[in-house]
Amino acid sequence: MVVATEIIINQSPKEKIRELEIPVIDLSGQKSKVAKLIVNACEEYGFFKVINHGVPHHIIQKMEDEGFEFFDKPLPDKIRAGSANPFGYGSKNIGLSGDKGELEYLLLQTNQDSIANTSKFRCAVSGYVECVRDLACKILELIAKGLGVPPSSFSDLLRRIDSDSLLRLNHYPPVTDTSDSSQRGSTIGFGEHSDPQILSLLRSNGVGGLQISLGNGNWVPVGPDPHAFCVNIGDVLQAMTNGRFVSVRHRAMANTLTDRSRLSLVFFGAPPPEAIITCPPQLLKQNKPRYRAFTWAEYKSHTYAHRLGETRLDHFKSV
Ligand code: GA4
Repeated sequence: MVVATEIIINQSPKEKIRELEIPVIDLSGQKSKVAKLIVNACEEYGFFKVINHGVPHHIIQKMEDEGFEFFDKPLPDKIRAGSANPFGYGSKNIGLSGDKGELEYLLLQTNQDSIANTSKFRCAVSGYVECVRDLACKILELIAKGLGVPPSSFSDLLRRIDSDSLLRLNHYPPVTDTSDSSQRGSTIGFGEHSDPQILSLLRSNGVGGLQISLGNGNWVPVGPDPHAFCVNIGDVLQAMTNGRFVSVRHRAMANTLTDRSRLSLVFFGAPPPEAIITCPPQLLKQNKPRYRAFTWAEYKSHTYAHRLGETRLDHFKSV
């Protein structure tokens, strides 16, 4: 569970909102130590940052430049990338059940040719996806080591050719906040939710917005860090660890506090559609499975049939 000390929550505008210091883990450290740190971070926060992650700067820069170039295009050009159904270009609508947001985005499947236009863009996407997928697999292998389960227990699902992983580019242009001064900065950009997949890797361009739920109605901002990837546990990994790791709810605030656009790149590492999600026996020990076995295809269709903020894993609890 997320524990945060020294947080000022119901702050008046003059008070400084402290940022949640989620663990920052240096991946260049000794493997078994890093594995332990990651498992601790997953158990206590569900979120952590990684540095010395090995994704080359030029690959990130190229993806970010292409992202900005795409969102700078006139609307008809962006719409030509395919309207989000759910993949493609979307603006202010999220998913298929009527959720709204203060952003525009491009949602891409990583196991197909990119929907988006130019080959320059495609080249940036495939270079970026290859690196972040490797990073996600490396983190999942460290998690497996820390938990004492076979090394590929989680990462194999992402390495499979038919893995259903996604790349999302979220663009939050600066918006004018017309609310009174006590409410300023409280407009939501992308509403509260947990990520359905295994693991998410987020990178943003130095403009803040991400907030993590403390589970009691309170939220804490996570500082932007262009040198790190912010990693969080998804619902599938919560199920595969029998609830030992929690897929923590988070949201993004609308970009009302700066005049720079926020661009976040999020890789969602997912299993193949037919993969059966169960907890490895080594993690169950004497405990009963909290969730029934389900396929990713089943989980995904439940996800898309419901609203963004729904606690969808509840539906898969074992009876
Ligand atoms: C939340 C995490 C990812 O951004 C996402 C989102 C998806 C979408 O935008 O198409 C969903 C949302 C996310 C969960 C509930 C459903 C599906 C919008 C929505 C209302 C791509 C994902 O996999 O699930």
